[in-house]
Amino acid sequence: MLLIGAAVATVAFVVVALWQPEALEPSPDWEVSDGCLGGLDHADVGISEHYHPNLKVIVDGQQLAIPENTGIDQFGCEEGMRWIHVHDSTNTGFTKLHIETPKKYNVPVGAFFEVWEREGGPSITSDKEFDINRNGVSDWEEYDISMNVNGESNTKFENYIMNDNDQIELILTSKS
Ligand SMILES: [Ca+2]
Repeated sequence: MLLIGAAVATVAFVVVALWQPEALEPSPDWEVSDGCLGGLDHADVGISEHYHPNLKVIVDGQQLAIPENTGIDQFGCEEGMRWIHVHDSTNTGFTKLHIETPKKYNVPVGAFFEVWEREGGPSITSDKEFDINRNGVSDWEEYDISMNVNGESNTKFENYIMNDNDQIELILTSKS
């Protein structure tokens, strides 16, 4: 009976997955970009989740460095740290993102771009679109965009939910 039950459950899972794959996908918790740790010291903020994806951004063949202390002591989170922030910068490798949240969230890549202020903006209809050059125009209109996660092509882009130790490479190439 257990085997039959397991088989039925497996078939049901496959059927749902084939018909409605998005039903099984966790949805991004976009509100995390507003989260602010009330302090500059990791010890005093009572964090339950703390993990580190890595991000590299290439624009027209050149690496765009993510500045050190992005998301730290910024407007709206003075004397604190955004739930997604950067300590150290690099010009050559992946930049380590620090995600520190009071409980488990599905943190999308785009939420970091909001913290970095390179997403959305007043003239972009959806504020969930990259704006790497901060000109208020969605980068989807200006660039061909591809993304690799741990060496594999990924098409979730802004909505990709980051995991510990991910190596996320975002490549933007100006449309000719
Ligand atoms: Ca843009």
